[in-house]
Amino acid sequence: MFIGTEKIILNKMKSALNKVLDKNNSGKFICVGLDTDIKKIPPFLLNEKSPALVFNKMIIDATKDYAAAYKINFAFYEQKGSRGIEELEKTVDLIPDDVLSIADAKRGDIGNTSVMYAKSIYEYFRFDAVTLHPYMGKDSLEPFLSFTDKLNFILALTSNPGANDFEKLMLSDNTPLYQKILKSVNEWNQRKNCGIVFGATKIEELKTNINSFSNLTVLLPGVGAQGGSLEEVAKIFSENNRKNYLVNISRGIIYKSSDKDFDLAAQKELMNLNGVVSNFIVK
Ligand code: OMP
Repeated sequence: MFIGTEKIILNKMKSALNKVLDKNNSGKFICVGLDTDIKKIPPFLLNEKSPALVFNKMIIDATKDYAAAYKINFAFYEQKGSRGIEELEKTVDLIPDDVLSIADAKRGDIGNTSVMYAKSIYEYFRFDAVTLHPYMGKDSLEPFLSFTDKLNFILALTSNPGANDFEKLMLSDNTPLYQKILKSVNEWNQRKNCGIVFGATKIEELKTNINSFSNLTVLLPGVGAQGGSLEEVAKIFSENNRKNYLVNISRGIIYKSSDKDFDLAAQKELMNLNGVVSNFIVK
């Protein structure tokens, strides 16, 4: 039995992977995407000094007991300059310690630059996880991989139509590039701190490849606004006896309503989504 402060310290010390597994084991698989766009938030918030921050706080307060993770997409904050960065920073602090925080920043650069990016994401902003692109190879990701208690989600097959441009290109051994990435990420996972991003819109590829990334936590964006189906994703993971995954939904949760009770509408939607997944959960 733990008293309050001991519980908080234990949650702070928990590895990112354990945070995901604990949520998955309690039936939570949905990652709430905080893609906060001033043009889409309820108009009554626009009188606030920092409308996006008030919006995020209300969404987090209403959803934190039902969410498996939160993903903050940097683009929505960076486009506002220093004000946006301040909102981003304050939003990370609002995420409870036992819920995974993902920096959706899609980093990856030459080694010494990547060191600085990793310091920014993991030491300054104190995120639990990040999205990375593998295009520049292992040395570009190593500074992130050296943080052993974090989770590095590496793009494998993305949800957008442009996934065909490069990710599905056939290599000389007749396998698509994204399968080569899956193989490499498995090899890079020696410290158990890698995951992959796999588009929820790519159901056929998910079916045929799921057994090639059994030990990697999977982040699946693309449900809702991009046309992916939560049922289909949850069914495939269930049929393969798998639990280690997160389905990201941004617009489909946070903009469910633009009325005063938009936070409760987001909460209700998240509970509905949890209900959908619960029909497929592996016991
Ligand atoms: P919604 O379509 O509104 O649910 O948002 C999807 C979120 O996931 C956005 O923040 C995207 O940038 C992100 N995303 C994709 O949509 N597709 C991908 O293949 C990868 C990502 C990502 O890395 O999170």
